[in-house]
Amino acid sequence: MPELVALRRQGPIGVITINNPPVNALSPGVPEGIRAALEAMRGEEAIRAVVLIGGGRTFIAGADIKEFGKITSGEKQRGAGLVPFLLEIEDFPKPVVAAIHGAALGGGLEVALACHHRVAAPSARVGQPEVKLGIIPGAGGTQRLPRLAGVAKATAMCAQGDPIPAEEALQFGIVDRIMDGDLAAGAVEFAQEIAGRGEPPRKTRERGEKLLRDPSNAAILAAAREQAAKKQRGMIAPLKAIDAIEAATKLSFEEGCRAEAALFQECLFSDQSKALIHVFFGERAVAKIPDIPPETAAIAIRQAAIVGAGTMGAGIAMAYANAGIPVILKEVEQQALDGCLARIQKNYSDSVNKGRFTQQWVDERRALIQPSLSYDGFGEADIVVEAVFEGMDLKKQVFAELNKVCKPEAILASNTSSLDIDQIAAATLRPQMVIGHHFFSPANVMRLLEIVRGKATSREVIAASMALARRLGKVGVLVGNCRGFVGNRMYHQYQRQAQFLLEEGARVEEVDGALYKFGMAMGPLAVGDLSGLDVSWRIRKEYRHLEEPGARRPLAADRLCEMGRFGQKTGAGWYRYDESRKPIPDPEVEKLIEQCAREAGIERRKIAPEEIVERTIYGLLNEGARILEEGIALRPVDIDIIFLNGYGFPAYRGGPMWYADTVGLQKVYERIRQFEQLHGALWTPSPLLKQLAEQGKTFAAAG
Ligand code: T1G
Repeated sequence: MPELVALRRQGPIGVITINNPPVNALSPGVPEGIRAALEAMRGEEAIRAVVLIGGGRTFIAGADIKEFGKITSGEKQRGAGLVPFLLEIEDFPKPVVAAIHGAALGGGLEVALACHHRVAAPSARVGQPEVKLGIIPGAGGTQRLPRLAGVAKATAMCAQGDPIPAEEALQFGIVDRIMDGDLAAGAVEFAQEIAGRGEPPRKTRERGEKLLRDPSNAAILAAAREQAAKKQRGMIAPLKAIDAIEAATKLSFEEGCRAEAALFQECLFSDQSKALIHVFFGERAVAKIPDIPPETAAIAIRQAAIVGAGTMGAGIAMAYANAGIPVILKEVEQQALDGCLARIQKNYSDSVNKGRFTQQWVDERRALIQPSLSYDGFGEADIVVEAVFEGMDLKKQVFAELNKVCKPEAILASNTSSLDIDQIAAATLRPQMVIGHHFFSPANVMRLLEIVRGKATSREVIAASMALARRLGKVGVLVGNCRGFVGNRMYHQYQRQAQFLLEEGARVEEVDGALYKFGMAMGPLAVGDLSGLDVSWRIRKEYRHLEEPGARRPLAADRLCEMGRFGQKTGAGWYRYDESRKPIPDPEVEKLIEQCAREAGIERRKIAPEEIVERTIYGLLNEGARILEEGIALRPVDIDIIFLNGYGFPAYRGGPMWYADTVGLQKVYERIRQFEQLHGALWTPSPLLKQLAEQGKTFAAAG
């Protein structure tokens, strides 16, 4: 194992290299190694300046996030943290130059800011993403960054957490020079140039000119708070980051660092941070499939094809094209195909108008989508995604055709959101090549790809699907085959409870309001209207024969559909919609619900928001526990990642299973038992939940 930190001398320049793969995190031993290397050169006359560079693919990607859990669990003291170490770099008597490639993130950028100069490779990115972990920069980033980049830029970077490219960092004075070619060589040359000037090292903390103590700072900070409240609704850390920047504009550097440290500590021990760190590692954990070793041969995907150019087909085609994969898009009728191409064109133009993509980028991507009315070219496709109407007979017909026209090694994927993958696979002679690729609408935007493993699906097809998800910029989560898979199966319970609550007395906007306040991106009824009430109506009718005779079911949704109220697409559903698609509560719907309640013999009552949240979210996670028992989800974290990336569950609550652990399984279990007594067998607690609650355990520990 090479040393974590290596020192070599190149003429008058000392080069310190960090070797802590995979991302050179500031794990224990790294700051100590850098400190020791600096000390070794402090009195060495021959050394005139120092270069600090990352070994491997990146500069420092931040503090070691794995260490945070040890601190918040009390296993380890936080100690003085990184602040004193960075002051030592800043106070080093010889110029220290940070040479940045890959990413300088969090504590990594803070180390670079404490250096006297920064140079970067053109492809480098720098940022303070701590808020995405529910914390704020804790090593002086909120104090040094505004001194270099100005209050507005530093506030945006620390409050939003998005990295910026090297060119922009140069523009804002965060880096001093972009180095084409060999970064290490360029940095050594730059360090010699600096040493040659014979000036004392310039300390970032002493560069207050951009702080300005300017009255416009107040306006900048106020606007940032407003934006954070809107765009990062419910999150604490972005507002704390802005407080820390404000401290920089008002206090001395030392006082500002103390204010930052207190805010950091407050965030670090918050439930939100624990949840977001769970999500960070969770998004990486779901990529690991226990029975599929990382070296499993992955099928190369160079050409794709899609059957069905509806809303989903269009989004999936764009997802492939955006990843640079040529894709054939087949439809049966020219008119439908033209309609789809027009939607794709509008989608791309909107993105250009919003400055998200350049026209050239869009033209190149658009050219990768080849419309077709036949299976011509399907023989060359490495993967085919079926995205036709959600009916078993039609899907089986399509797969029987694909079985004839596709090459034997082609992956045959279905975008079904609930139908049995094994039944679909049985329509082919190659069930081992069949898999579910359940995209979420809009498929070119939503990050989740629910990958459904059939009984016969081969390891190679699964490995290729997981790799493809990353290539499409998606989070791929592998699940087992059952009705509604993981996401929709759980969401069905959540939706059903929402509709029961209406009949029991809650108003449409009260149910949605309670879940929106809880942090859901949108309330369940508004989601129904957005995705189309007719979609779930068709599925309910398809499965009605499987329902328990006499089991209670909510009535209003079917009635709305019988009235042709399918939601936004018909201008009315649970809400009425004006031209701007603003949802307006509709007294007609309230009357209809009262009628349904009377038919069901239900006496309506006032229902508190807390009960609305408990009924819907506990319904969801109780089903989640059953799914874990059945092995349909590999780990509780897989369920969490599915709901964060596919169903608008708030990331700062960590996902439904993590949230249950935060509330405490004992409390959740007791409440579900109460619901069982009040509302019957629908609420029978899952045996796993009962067992863990009685043992005082958590889903995370059981995972
Ligand atoms: N600490 C510990 N492990 C880390 C890590 C980190 N900072 N960053 C990545 N890893 C692990 C990750 O779990 C995975 O492990 C492997 O490295 C590869 O990562 C004081 C308090 C750098 C852009 O938030 O955004 O500094 O799964 O799969 O896609 O103010 O990793 O292989 O076992 O993501 O190429 C702030 C977090 C910390 C950056 C590379 N820093 N990292 O992406 O690889 S807080 C961050 C990333 C802080 C200071 C504060 C990305 C990446 P495994 P990967 P990638």
